[in-house]
Amino acid sequence: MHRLAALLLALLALPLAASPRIRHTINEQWRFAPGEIEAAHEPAFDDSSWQRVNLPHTWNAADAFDKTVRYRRGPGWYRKSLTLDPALKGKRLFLYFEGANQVAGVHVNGRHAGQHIGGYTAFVFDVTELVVLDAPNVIAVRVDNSHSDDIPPLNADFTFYGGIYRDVWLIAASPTHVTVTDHASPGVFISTPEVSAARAVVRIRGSVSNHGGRAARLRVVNRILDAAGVEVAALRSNLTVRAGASAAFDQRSPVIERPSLWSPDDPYLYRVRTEVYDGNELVDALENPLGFRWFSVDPDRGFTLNGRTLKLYGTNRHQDYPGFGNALGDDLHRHDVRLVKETGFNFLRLAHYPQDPAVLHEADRLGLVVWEEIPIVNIISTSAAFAENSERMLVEMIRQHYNHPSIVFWGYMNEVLLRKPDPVPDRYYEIVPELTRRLEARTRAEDPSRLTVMALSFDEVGNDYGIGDVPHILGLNLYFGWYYHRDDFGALGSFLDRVHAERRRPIIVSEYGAGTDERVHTTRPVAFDFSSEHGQNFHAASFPQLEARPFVLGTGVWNHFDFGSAGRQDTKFGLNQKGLFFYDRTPKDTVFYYQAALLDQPVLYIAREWSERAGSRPEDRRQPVWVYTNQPEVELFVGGRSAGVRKVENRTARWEVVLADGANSIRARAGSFEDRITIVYSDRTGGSFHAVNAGAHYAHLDEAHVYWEPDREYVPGSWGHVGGKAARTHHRIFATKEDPLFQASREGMEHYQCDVPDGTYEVTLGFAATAARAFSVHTNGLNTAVALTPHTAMTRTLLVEARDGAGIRIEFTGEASIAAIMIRQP
Ligand code: GCB
Ligand code: CA
Repeated sequence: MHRLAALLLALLALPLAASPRIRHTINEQWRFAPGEIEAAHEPAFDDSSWQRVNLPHTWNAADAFDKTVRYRRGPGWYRKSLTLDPALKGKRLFLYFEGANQVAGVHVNGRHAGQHIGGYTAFVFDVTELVVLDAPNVIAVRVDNSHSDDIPPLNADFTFYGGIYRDVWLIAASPTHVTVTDHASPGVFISTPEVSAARAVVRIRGSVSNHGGRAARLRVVNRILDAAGVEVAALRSNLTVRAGASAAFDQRSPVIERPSLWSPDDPYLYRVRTEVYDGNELVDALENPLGFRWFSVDPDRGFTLNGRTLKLYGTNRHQDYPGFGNALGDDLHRHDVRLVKETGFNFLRLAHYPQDPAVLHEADRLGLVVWEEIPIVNIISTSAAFAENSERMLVEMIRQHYNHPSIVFWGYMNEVLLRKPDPVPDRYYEIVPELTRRLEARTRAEDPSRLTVMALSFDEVGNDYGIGDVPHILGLNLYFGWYYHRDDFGALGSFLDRVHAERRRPIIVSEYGAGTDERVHTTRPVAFDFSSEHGQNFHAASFPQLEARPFVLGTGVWNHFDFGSAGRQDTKFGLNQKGLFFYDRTPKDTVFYYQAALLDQPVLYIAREWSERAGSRPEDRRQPVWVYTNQPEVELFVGGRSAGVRKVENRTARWEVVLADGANSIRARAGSFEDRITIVYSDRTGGSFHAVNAGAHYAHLDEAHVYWEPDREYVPGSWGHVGGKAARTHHRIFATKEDPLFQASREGMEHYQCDVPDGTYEVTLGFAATAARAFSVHTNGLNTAVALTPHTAMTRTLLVEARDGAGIRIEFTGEASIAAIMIRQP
């Protein structure tokens, strides 16, 4: 539109009348009690002893991380007293839940308002006939997160936290209003049947419900407003709605010339304001987002947005956070989306379920292309109810989030053949493809404008009973250098080439990632040591292979954030540690590799997860330091002295530097950009303090900042083992937080020798073993018996004397195993 015309229109535009629809949260002052509670839905029930909570809330924020118990899956009750404004008389009243996991039964004043199945989509109940305006109302909600064979997800690598874990709203609308109860959707569905840089046509469908006592002759006006609020088109239709019925409208806009397009680089948003008039009276109004964009996929050339190739580089997100479980406020949701965008990504997969409305709004606003999916993960049930619940969830997801321009892909299955039911039901491998085709057909019928996708794992490709060819796009979850081909990061690219050649389908790498722990460090990283260094190598080796293949239309790191997966046993119990960010949203160093790869602005970042180190031999002072940058070369300074200029390869520059005892200031410089960190090094050479992570090739930094050096063979003048072999488990270790220290042990050694000066020493021995063991340890004449229970940390501190220059000698008899040794002078 012409500038001046736009300005005039803006001046002429009457201020938009306030909507008669009232919408506010009712998150406050709930009471909660766990378990099955008789009569808890009855208004007179006494809940005064229940916990006071605000929503969002889950009852699993703590127990999902408890090593000793299973997190509670079962019922829980919420109650709230709700006093309504008498001015709401004559309005239609609804309770709108953004999500409760996973079955919710809602009661108002003792009467059943409705039940909803499925933990990740919104639901709404009309409670007009159940409430009173002249006295407080009692709302009681029974939520149950028990396993159900009829409800996806049946099994998945994330925690199924129970509770009303998203916002709850009261909606008060006029008797005639845009339909609220169609799958808790906005009741308005916006699409762009024609769209190009030159022109666009908007189609707006929806329905209006009439709860009044007479037929209503209504006018539905949809105003398309640009980002400045200027009206660019208004669509009008007249509608007659019988009393107690709904009627549909379906409008097409005139041509909108040269629409501003939505893209990750420039996420221009229009709004559609829907107004319903009864005569001259505005009876309802609401707004929805609108973005103009078009897209396509090609098996060879990848993804195009608005006519241009756009490789999608991105990540996956789960919805939980330390201390909150899944019960996050909108600000935390938005913060997460911002962290995705700031990493340089343009793509976000909401795995493995529909997420909070705040997430979608933020993705629209910041410009992220979104894949959203329903939680069919790993396995299905063959029951009719399972299929029906799945399909209903799919419809809810699509209708609820239909208007978000960020959404491009709808998914409905993740690695669905990964697990086999036991016993395998009759026709299982026919029923899975049947369900696939049913969900595919429903997705395309609900929303022909988007692309469909599913994710298969490495093992499923080639054994997928054809399901991978059903959606538009084949998603691949790939863990080369982690679960398989552990020493061969390069196998990723050749595998992709093969799948591309064989399947000839558009391919997206929906997952790739490796678990890390900031406490674990090594110069010899290997898969599954959880070292920060292996994680960094994994990404630096994988990403260029994905970049180099134009047929890979997009990529998704697994995961953007470490996330709760109760029962998972890596090095932090209950967490999946494959995030680019730690669970508390501290960035891992790898984030800056991606920033260097993807951002236009200068990035110069010294890797700093490993900024406390120690060594007990002179050669240990030589230490690696590396920098992630998008600058061509970098100079590094250690304690003010140049360590040399390095050319940057694959966004990385590396040095071996010599560290001094104590704080070392490290500075990187590229042109006018600088970064500084401090690495604290404790040189233990010849000293009387030692800490050894026995049986481990990696160092562990514990909570007290003790740096447990990797184990080594004894050489005179130092410490080390004589004989034996390393053993490792990933099982959680009870009675400690320092799992990486106790998961590795040395077994069957003759002894450890530590050459320390004469004197009195405290020797702390740490043990843990996978099976019960009894043995004895002789330390400089002190004999002590050890009896271990499986997977349980035990430490014992001994006071011993070192004499005659013989140091400390720790000898073992029997089925010995040792995980940690600390030697210090008291
Ligand atoms: C996958 C799954 C995801 C898991 C991930 C992992 O393939 O889709 O849910 O969390 O692997 O970390 O094993
Ligand atoms: Ca919310």
